[in-house]
Amino acid sequence: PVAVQLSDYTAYPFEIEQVDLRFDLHPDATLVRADLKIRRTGAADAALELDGEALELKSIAIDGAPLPESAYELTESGLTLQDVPNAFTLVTEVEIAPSKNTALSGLYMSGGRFCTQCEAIGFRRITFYPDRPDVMSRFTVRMTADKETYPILLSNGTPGETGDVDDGRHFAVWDDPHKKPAYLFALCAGDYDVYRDQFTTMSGKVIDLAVHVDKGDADRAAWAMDSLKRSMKWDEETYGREYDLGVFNIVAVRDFNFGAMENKGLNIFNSAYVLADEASATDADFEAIESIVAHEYFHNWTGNRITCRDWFQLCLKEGLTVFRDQNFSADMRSRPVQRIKDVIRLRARQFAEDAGPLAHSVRPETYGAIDNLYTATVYEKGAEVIGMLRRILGEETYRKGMDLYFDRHDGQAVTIEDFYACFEEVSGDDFTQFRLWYSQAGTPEVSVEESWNPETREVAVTLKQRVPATPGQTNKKPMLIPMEMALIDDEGNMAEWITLFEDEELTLTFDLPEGSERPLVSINRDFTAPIRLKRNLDRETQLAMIRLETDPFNQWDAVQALAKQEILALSEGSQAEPDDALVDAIAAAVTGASDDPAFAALLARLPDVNELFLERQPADPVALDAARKKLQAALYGKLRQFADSVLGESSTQAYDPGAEQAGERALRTALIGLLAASGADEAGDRLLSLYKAATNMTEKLAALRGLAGLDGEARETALADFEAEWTSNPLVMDKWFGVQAGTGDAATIEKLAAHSAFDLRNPNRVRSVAAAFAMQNLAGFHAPDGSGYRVVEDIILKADKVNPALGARLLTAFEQWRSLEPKAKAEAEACLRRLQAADLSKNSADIVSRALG
Ligand code: B3K
Ligand code: ZN
Repeated sequence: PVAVQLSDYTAYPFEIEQVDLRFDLHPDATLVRADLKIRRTGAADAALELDGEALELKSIAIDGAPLPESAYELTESGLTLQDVPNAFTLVTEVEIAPSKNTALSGLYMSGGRFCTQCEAIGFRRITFYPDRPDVMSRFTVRMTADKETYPILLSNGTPGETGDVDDGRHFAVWDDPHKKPAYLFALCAGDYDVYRDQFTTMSGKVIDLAVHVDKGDADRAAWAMDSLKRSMKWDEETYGREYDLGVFNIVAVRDFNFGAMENKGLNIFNSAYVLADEASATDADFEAIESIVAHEYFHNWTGNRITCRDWFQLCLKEGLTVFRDQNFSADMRSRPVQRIKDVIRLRARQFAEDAGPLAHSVRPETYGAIDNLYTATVYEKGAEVIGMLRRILGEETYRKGMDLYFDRHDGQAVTIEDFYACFEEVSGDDFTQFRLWYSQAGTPEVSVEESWNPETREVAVTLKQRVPATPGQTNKKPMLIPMEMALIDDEGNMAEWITLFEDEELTLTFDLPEGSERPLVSINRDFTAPIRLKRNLDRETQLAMIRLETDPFNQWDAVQALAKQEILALSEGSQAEPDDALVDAIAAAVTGASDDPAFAALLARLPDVNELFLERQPADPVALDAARKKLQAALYGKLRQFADSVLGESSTQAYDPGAEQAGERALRTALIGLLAASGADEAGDRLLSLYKAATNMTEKLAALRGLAGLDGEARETALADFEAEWTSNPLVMDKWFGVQAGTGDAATIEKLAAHSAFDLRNPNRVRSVAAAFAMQNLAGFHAPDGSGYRVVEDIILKADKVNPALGARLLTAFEQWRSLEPKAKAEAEACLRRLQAADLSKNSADIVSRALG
């Protein structure tokens, strides 16, 4: 496949002034008529090129005159017309088959209803069109469908005329007054239950809000609606952004390739990120719904009103919008807890990506398959870069720059350079070096050396930075790394500042007043920059840091650093048992934080195997997993009484998904996790009774997960009970599959994949087995005999045939293969070679060839 290059960008030589779409909806054969009002803006001899894929052309005419076949060239990927007039109307009619669309891109059926997914390049599977984000146009849509089966007809913008036509069919017209790129087009048709509400904007406009769900699910849409209203308010208060249409619709669909989609005025969601109640959803689900509803809503300004010139600029909308949703969540909950969770995710997913063969910069300069560019680097690292920008500028100047961006570029498709020009203008700063964050891949490593002279009371801190080589980038320049720092003594902060570290090396010195003791140096507080800090601190200083750090992130990270070292030592056999003093210190940190249970829960959570992969290579996931469990068991030993008392109290309050109660449940579930790893004789029985007593899904699932990792009767009892209770709720059944895949081995996966409820056409279900295993159960997936790879390979080969985006996403689990211990590494490579020889989709072939690259 030919790679697309950023440097090849050229503007489209025509403007599409108006798009009128007519859909005659039938599952097997939908007729789509597109009237495009076109005007030439480029070279007089430029041909009109339209993208089109899997479309059956029925008719084509210019200004009412049908075109002979000689007037156009039709290929697998589109339609080219030479010699078109300077201004004209093109009318095409095509037939498509939504019921056969299992790729879930374009117009497809889910649960017997019509829905669409067009980002990035799905619109070309609906009609012939310049399917690129810099072509923005006004759309109207008219849909006709069977009235009984599809009583609700939705599209972007504002609803217009409706009525009945022949044969029990009806129609609806929608008009979107805002210019948009085709990837934001959406259409939904079906029979839904609707949860309605209203929001009054800051200028007093009343917006009709509606969440459309499967029949019988309306009550479970309340939290999504509540999250939407809070998001609308937050964007007004924080960024001064008001909603711009009279209606805002959300539709939940069961078969969806990712979380959700920000289509203008009609967001389409994976039902997993809409539906929640106490009995069926965990606190993590409630949190994810809150943040994804916010994310998609925030795209209305950062993505829709201002979009990307080309897909290389994806982080322009995604990194920025993730940054916005993270801050929304921080404001809704606890800022330090949110920051820690964001960093856990960043380290586990993005640092791994940055360190492997799929590494790419936040704004890549080339791609093979656009679907594969929706990565942790573009999203999560993209968000970190905006966070650094804001810290450098300060809140106020950042907001001024954002205001200028909204003002200057509203209605346009722009680049990262356009975005930064706004901040350069309001601040007078030059962001040239800072923008290396967009072009240089790899996680910068900053090593720290410290000295203390007791005579002169001088502290010296020397920082050195290095950006590791990544595919296609061997020589890197020093980055501009902002880091918040402090000097700390046992009274608290002696000094706080922000360092802008821009050279390869920097030494900071401080002369402390007479009588001062050696201070602790606190670096990269609140994880200011997404870097890996290399610091050789002795045990005593590390323990002091846990006690004295005034930055909650760094305090938590000090515990993490110690736990990581301990797990590594245990896994390598250089130490047989966990060090008692260290386990004591962790336990003391946990109990000491019990007035902030959400924070205590994070302290009790030891680093996952995927966070340890980067620490020492080659990595041995089986040994790391065993070592981690050993440390968990030791920690449980210290916390036994505390755990008994915390788990012994049952809450009498009515359930509330908000931060306060969720924090208490987080601590309980963390302790349930430790109990499960403890190896204690009574663990099975205790977990089973916790399972039975749990009144909410958060604690029920924690107990079930614990049981799933044990052998014996209690495990079988709980799994059978859970399945019987929830067999008709697909989202909960995904959890049932997920806990087993997350704790089992290849044989477990084989059994799950043979279960009658396993369904290759449903991405959530496939992920609940294959991704839960390959991405969260690394000891199982990377089994040295290759059994984990073979069972996942089997699923991927089948899934890829049905849905290439899904197949490719699962394949990214192999990205760390080069860092593995020799046995697993050889098996992983053999598996990738078999996959390379198989008949894979273009998306999957792109991942495999880069992974082997
Ligand atoms: N913009 C969509 C992602 C589309 C993925 C296409 N392969 C959801 C989001 O980031 O909000
Ligand atoms: Zn997004």
